[in-house]
Amino acid sequence: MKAIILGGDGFCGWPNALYLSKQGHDVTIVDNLSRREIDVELEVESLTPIRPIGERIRVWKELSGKDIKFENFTVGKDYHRLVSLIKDEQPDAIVHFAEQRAAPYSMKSAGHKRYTVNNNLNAINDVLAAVVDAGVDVHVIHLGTMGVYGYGTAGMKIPEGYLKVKIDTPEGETEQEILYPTNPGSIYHLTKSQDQLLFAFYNKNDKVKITDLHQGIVWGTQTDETAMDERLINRFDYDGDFGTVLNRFIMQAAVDYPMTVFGTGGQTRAFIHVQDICKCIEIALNNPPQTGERVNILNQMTETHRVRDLAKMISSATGAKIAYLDNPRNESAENELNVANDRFIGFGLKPKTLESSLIE
Ligand code: USQ
Repeated sequence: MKAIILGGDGFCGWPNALYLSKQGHDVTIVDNLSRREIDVELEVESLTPIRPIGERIRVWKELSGKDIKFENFTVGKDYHRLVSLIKDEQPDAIVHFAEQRAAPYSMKSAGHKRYTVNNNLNAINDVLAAVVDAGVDVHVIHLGTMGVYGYGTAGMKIPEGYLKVKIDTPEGETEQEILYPTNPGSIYHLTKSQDQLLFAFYNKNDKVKITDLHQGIVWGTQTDETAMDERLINRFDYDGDFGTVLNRFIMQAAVDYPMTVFGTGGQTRAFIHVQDICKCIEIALNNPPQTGERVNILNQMTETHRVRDLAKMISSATGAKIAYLDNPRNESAENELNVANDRFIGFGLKPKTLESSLIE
C-alpha cells in the first residue's frame, strides 16, 4: 500500500516509516523537523545520537534497497502542499503522528499551551479537510492517547471508543452509543480529546475513513529496523518533558541515579513497546473501515502498571535506588486502570511484555 507518514522523523514516526517500508509499502514522510528544534529550545538531546533525516533515508536505501520519499513542510500551516501531495501520491492511507506529544511541555507556559493547541488542532483539521478537498479515498490513521480518558474507571474496563448509555425519555428508556467521555489532564491530552470530535464530524459529514488509536506510554527505543545500523537509531528521550516514565527509570538505573517516582507512584498507566506500535499500525493499515462506517477506535496498549511497581521491578533487577519526590504534576495520586484491548489481540498481536523483555 501507499502511505504518507506525517511526523515520520519522530520517536514513533521513524520506526514506523522503516517498518512499513520493510514490509513493502510505499512510504512518504512529511516532517518539519520541529521535534529537533524543541531539543534546541530545551537544551537537551536524545541520548542516542540521531542522524539528520537525509542521512537516515540514504542509509535505509543502502541497506534495504527501498526508497522513502521526504517532504519538509508543516502540517496545519502549508495546507496547499498537503493537498497537492495527496493528489500526486494518491495514498491508500495517511498515518498521522505530527503532533506535539508531551503533556509536561504543553503545560510549561501560556506560549507552550498555545503552540500545542495551534499545532495539534490545525494539523488534524488540515489533514481531514485536505483529504476531502483532494477527493482521494484515503484512510486516515491517527495516533491518539489513552490519557484522553483521564485514567479513571467507572468500575468497568475503558472500552474501545464507544459507550452504550440508557436514556430516560417520555416514551420510556432508550439506548444510545456515544463516544466514551473524555477527561483530559493536560493541554496536550485536551487536544487529543478534541481530535475525536473532529473525526466524528468529518466521518459523519464527509464519510472520511478514520482509525483512531488510543495509545499508552511507549517504552523501548529500538525496533528490528532501527537496530540494523547505528545511523538508523531511534531517539531516546530522558528529559523531564519528553522522557516517558519507564525510559527515564531505565536510564536513571543505568547511571546509578535514584529513580524519580513522582508522589506515591500510585499512578497506574497503560504501556506498549515501540516494536508493537509498528505491528498495530500495520494491522490498522490492512484493516480500514468501510466507507460510511463510523470512526474505528482501538486501544493501543498491551499492559498496565503502577509507576512504583515499575520502579520496584527495575530496582530488584538492577539494585537501583528509588526516590519518592513531590509530584510536579497535577494528577491523581493513586488510580486503578482497566483497559479493553481485545481488538488488537483479536487481530493476532502478540505483545512484547515488560516482564519478559525489560532486562534484555
Ligand atoms: N512519572 C514519574 N516519574 C518520572 C516521570 C513520570 O513518576 O520521572 C509519572 C508521571 O507523574 C505520570 C506517569 O509517570 O503519572 C506517566 O508519565 P509519562 O511522562 O511517562 O507519560 P505522559 O505524560 O502520560 O505522556 C506519555 C507520552 C504521551 C502519551 C501518553 C500516553 O508523552 O505522548 O500520549 O504517555 S498515556 O499516559 O496513556 O496518556
